[in-house]
Amino acid sequence: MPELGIARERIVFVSGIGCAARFPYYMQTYGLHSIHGRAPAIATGLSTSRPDLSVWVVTGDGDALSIGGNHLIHVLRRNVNVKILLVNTQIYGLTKGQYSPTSPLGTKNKSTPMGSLDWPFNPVSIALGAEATFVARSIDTDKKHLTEVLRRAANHPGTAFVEIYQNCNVYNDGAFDAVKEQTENQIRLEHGQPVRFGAEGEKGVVLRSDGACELVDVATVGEEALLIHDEHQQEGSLAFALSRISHTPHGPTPIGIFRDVERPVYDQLMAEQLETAKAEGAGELAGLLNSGDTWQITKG
Ligand SMILES: Cc1ncc(C[n+]2csc(CCOP(=O)(O)OP(=O)(O)O)c2C)c(N)n1
Ligand code: SF4
Repeated sequence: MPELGIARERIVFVSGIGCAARFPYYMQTYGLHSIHGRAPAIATGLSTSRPDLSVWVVTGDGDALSIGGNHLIHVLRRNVNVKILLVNTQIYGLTKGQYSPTSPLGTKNKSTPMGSLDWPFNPVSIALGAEATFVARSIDTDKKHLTEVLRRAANHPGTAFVEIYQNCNVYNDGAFDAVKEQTENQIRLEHGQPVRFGAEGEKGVVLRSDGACELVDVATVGEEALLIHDEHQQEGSLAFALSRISHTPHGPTPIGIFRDVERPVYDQLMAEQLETAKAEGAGELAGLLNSGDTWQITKG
């Protein structure tokens, strides 16, 4: 955070409820440990009323995608100037290990002893579907990658959404090991570069005619056939196709910045509208209430 050049008294972390939501206590900034699932709404109010602040939301997979699912998609589509860190453990940690909306199908624990029946959400796909303007994924233990992604998120005008694969060593240990430990499974997205992965970069990604991504051997298809990553593609279809490669991260999985595009920022639009309203002068409530079709009810 100090490298961003923003004074700490100008930074606010807003969280909901959960282990992830305790994050503000560990920061030497302002913070608000708020209401379960409602951090995006509170952060929206703060960001729009205090444009001088850098407003961040810290949330978990339960907080953001169960109780807070509706708040999340609306802050994303509005493009409010907040930065959202979704700390994904694929489990409810604070309440001692129930399955969450990102737990893989069949997850067995105390809440689902016979295996969960719910198809999991893919947070990056959700954010892209809600038309977020900045969408990225990183890994808790990869300090260099995470720092770079967070720097880009901080500088993005509008909502930046970052999913962080986070190990919960108490209730879901090793959930992301297939990607974290087996680095050959990390498909590192780099703008303008062919999408390739593997220990020697011998594997790659091509875009099929049906719009889906397919994993291939580079030697078989040739480098020129590989998909070139374009994080600025307005439509977001390439980013979405990439997000579908790994529904739950048990094999090759893209990490990095999926999408980074510009769109009007909600805070600015609201400020302009308020200025216009003020320029029109003070309104008159009684006149407004009695305008249009009004009736007086009299005793029959
Ligand atoms: C209104 C309400 N409903 C349910 C709870 C119980 N509860 C507390 S935290 C939590 C889920 C947290 O999961 P997640 O966001 O993944 O956070 P983690 O603890 O894993 O970081 C739930 C259901 C609550 N505190 N308040
Ligand atoms: S290890 Fe799990 S239970 Fe412990 S603080 Fe982290 S998320 Fe919560």
